[in-house]
Amino acid sequence: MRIFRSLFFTFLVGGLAPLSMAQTLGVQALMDSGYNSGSQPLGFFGAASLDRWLAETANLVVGTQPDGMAPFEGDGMLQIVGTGGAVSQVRQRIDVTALSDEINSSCGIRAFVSGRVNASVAGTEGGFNVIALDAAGVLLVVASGKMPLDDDISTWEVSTSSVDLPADTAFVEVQSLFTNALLPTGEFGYADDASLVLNVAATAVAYDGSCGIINPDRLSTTPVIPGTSWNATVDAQATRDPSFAIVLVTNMGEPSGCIIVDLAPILIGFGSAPASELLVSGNIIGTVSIFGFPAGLGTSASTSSGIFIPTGVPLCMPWYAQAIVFGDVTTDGIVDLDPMLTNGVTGLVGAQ
Ligand SMILES: [Ca+2]
Ligand SMILES: [Ca+2]
Ligand SMILES: [Ca+2]
Repeated sequence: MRIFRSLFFTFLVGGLAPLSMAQTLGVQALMDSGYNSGSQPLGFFGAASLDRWLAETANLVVGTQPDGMAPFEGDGMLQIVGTGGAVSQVRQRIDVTALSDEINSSCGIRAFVSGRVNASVAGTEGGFNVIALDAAGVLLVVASGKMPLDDDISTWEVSTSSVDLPADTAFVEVQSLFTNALLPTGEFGYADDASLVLNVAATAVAYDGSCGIINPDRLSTTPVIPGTSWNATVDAQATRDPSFAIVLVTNMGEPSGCIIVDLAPILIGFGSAPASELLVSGNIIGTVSIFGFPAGLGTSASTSSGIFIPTGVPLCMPWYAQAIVFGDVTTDGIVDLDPMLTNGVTGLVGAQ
């Protein structure tokens, strides 16, 4: 039986000021996100209006429809009318210039979009896209959440999309759209429960060094999000026996130059282990121990128990993690501990 135990994880973050945040971050930003009764009427698709739904061929409908479709939430939903054209879409654009400082910072802002879509026609594609535009309305980037739908009206499929807003993004637009070639004339697609949230995105990306060595024990982690749990996972190299690992979390990445070391004499005072490269530097801001992981089979990963990240950890703070993995590497014929360093994982602390 595997026993996973985390010793401690303490962020020491003195000297790192929190990014100042406008109030609109982390809040659902669309008007009429539920398309319920009392919503604004749908506007003309080509209008320049902000903060309202603009439609090509669609209706706001209340209650269960003659085709049996019922709203996902509240009493209303968006009914998109098939026209036989390329796509049928409904869009809403919001002004995000109040967030220009944050959008143009090195940390940046991500737009997270989600919503529910449904149809009664087999093979229909529908979903929610998100688009970033500059002050002149020129499209900078688009992310598609369009997906194949089933023909079961009792299931509302979840569509999600997100984009990291490029510098100089002034508007964000959410589109709910259906592929009309798959939504024939006279048929309907439906959307409900839309959401647009702008926030600092937490990231976690694995990396290797620049010195030509790929450390064979592998580390992956979840992103660091204050107020939630963080997990580190070690996947040991195939010839390593069961043992334990220590994950180091620091505030800097690969040291300048190449520090390629045999950790056995350094850490346990005798013997030798295959060389591996140090990929973190600076100050250690946390450590996490993972006990009792299985023999490395290339597929047998072991994960730390959830480490709670305090709510006070500043958003956008960079972090770097690298584990030291113990346990005998059997290929040298000597039964001993062969401590080696894993790959690194780096990211920015984010709100979601
Ligand atoms: Ca609704
Ligand atoms: Ca469905
Ligand atoms: Ca050995």
